[in-house]
Amino acid sequence: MMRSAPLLALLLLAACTTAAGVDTPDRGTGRNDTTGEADTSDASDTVATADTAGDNEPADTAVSDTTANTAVADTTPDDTDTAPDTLDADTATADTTATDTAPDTAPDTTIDPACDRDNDGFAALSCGGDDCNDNLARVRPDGSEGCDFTDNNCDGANNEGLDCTFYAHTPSELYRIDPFAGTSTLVTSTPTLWDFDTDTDGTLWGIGPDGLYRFDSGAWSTISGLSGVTGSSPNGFAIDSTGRAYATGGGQVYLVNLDTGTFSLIGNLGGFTSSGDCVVDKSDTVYMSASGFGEDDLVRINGSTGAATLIGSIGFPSVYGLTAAWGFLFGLDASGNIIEINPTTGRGNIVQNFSNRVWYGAASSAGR
Ligand SMILES: [Ca+2]
Ligand SMILES: [Ca+2]
Ligand SMILES: [Ca+2]
Ligand SMILES: [Ca+2]
Repeated sequence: MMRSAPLLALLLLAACTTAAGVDTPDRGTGRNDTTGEADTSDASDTVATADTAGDNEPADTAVSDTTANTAVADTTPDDTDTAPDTLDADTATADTTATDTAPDTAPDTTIDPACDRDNDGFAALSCGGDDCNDNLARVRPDGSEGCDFTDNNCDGANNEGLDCTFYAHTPSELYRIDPFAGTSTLVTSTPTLWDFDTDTDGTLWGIGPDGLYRFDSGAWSTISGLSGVTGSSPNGFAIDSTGRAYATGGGQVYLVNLDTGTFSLIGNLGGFTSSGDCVVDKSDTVYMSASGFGEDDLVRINGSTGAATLIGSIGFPSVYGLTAAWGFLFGLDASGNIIEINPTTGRGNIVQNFSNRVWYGAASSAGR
């Protein structure tokens, strides 16, 4: 039997619609696609095909969305979020920001900023990392060990392999002191000295009531008397990076010629009195401990005029020795204390104590 013309046209139109791939709802409500073409709106496929629009329905279970879900958790962790969401834990790719509430099972390739506060590329111990100080960028597993109070390379030991000692003396004995470890080694005895310091080649020079001394090859030799001293016998002595030697005594500061042993007056200290030592730091600034009321003061001396300026109270009396060592300023007192002094405020802090030791003088380290 022949079909009618209108029925034939309707069947042809249905065939053309299917071939064009528009599936919403192209074959009637409740009928699923079987060929897996892409949705252009929000209907569910039974065959997995990526959505082209970032919808929030947990529809595709095997293929990632091409647009990140921003409001609803993925049911399967995907690795294609451009902005990580807070609800899924990526298992294969690191998040770019630290917003996971569930931890990644694979290590992140970048460290969460909260775990690397000093931004040195190593995570804090509290985050499972190996940065033993996450507040100091110079302290890190690949850091360089230096003479200080810190394990700079996080290997569990401090100042390993380094000689972090300077010379210090009592009324009769010469020691090497490690201010960080709190250890001392007796070197030899001394003549009567008020103070000493090392010159640019490491030689130790001292001054006492009888004059200038030199310590060489394990023995002390007398260089001269106190020629040129006009007032009190100097009790402070320091040599700067150019070999210029200073001595302080009473209210005066002198230049000392190490070749001839003669002292020449630079000037008066402007009312300050030398307590027992002067010192020159890495930048050739001259400091002195001055006798105060009960506690000594730290003062700065103008090396050309001798004029002294108060910095502040050290907080301890009888600071007879000063040393500039590895960037620190240490004071040594008559009670056996090693005191770290803040050169900006003058304030001191006890870092070590050698009981029953009376420190008279200290010499700066080669590196200062
Ligand atoms: Ca760090
Ligand atoms: Ca660090
Ligand atoms: Ca170390
Ligand atoms: Ca160290």
